[in-house]
Amino acid sequence: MTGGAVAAVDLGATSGRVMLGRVSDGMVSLEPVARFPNGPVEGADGLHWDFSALYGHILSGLRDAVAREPALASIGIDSWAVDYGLVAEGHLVGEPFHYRDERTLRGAEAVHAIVPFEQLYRRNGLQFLAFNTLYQYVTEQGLDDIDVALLIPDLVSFLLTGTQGAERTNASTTGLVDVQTGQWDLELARRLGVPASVLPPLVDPGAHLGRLRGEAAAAVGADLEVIAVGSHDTASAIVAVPLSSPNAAYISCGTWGLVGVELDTPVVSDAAREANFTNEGGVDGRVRFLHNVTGLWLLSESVRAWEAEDGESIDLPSLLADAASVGHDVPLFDANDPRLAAPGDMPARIAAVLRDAGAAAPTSRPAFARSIVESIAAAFAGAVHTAGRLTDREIDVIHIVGGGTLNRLLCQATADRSGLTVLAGPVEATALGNVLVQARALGWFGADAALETLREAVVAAFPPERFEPAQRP
Ligand code: LRH
Repeated sequence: MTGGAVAAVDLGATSGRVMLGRVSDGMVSLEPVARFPNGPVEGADGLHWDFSALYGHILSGLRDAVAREPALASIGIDSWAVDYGLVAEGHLVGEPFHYRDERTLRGAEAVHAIVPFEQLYRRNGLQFLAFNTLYQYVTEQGLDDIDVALLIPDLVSFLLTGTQGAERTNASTTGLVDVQTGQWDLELARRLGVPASVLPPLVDPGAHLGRLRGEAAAAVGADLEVIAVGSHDTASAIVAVPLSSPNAAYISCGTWGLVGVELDTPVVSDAAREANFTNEGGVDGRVRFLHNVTGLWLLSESVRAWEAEDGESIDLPSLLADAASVGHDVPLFDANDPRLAAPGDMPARIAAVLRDAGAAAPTSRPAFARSIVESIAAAFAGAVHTAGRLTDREIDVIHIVGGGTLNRLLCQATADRSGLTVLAGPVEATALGNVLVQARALGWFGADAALETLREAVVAAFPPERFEPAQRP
């Protein structure tokens, strides 16, 4: 057999989706099946995810997928990184915390008091992000009382199949995986008081996890197989970047902009640590050497605040069209300013950041939107050049994938500010990477097909759009 259909469950921080992926003779196509909202929920003890609602959406989305394609071969799950659920006696204990909850700041202080960041970086290769899982674990009260902690996609797979594991690409974002060996760093876990028993066996993308168990099979209407994919959404997205040059950089752009290059071995130099670049695990043992830039979060939170003010919804494409006619000469701010990380009145916060830097905030919404887009693009361009410097590469093209490719103003601004050609697309890179890794595990590309073969299928089905840098004075 050279093909068939699979379902990709792709959970983002602001929305989730179930997609059907079809593969036939090396060609791939995608069909959206279900889309549902996601976001932080304020609880008595902080920000959480409504995981129960998400799981309900996943089951009903899969049911719809089976109704459309009864011959579905398998399911793959990916989601945002770092967050987890605690499981005791086979059940989820409470709703998982959201990574934007403030407790992480306490956690970071506690961890660095035991293992200074410099040492930590040499062991786990991760950039400092206060929400990395290890900082969250040390704030947990009852780790000794639970059976296992499962990252979000692993938790979904567990509920579906009963199999407990930690898929490697996402496990790499916990901070507890040794960047050189790819194994759990049990000595580090012990020093931080994280019991080894809560860390399940590591699982490779492409592994067959098992079939849907009774209740899940009944809810979905079929007894399907679940296959591990690059369960960190960014890892799946990078699978589907149609890298067009050995010196290409990529930006996986959604809520976050993950800006970097693909490597074979990690870089944990002092310069990489100082630039806060991360070495996350990619599919097939590749290294995602990248930096987190705050992405469309700044725009979506601003729109949310303006909608609350107006009491009606705002049409983003027309706001961006108005922003395009404002011109690029708007005040810039640091997109990664920590004051912009938590949910809230984003326009007021950005205005405060600008004010503190001695700049006046734009007065119209289109100018404000333009200021956000240009600030994100400036941060993207800076991170691309830093990635090149740290890896000794002359970056010659930037691929942007994900929802951000729909924002043409941002693609053009990134080209202009970096001085490099931007190749934009595919928009659904994450779901596509999820589908392709399942398809390969099912033998539809040949079990040994390299990522490059999968990427040829991407470029054939979704030729990227080109943005050339404009000559600015
Ligand atoms: C993007 C993402 C990113 C992580 C963040 C928590 O969705 O997975 O790679 O840093 O969410």
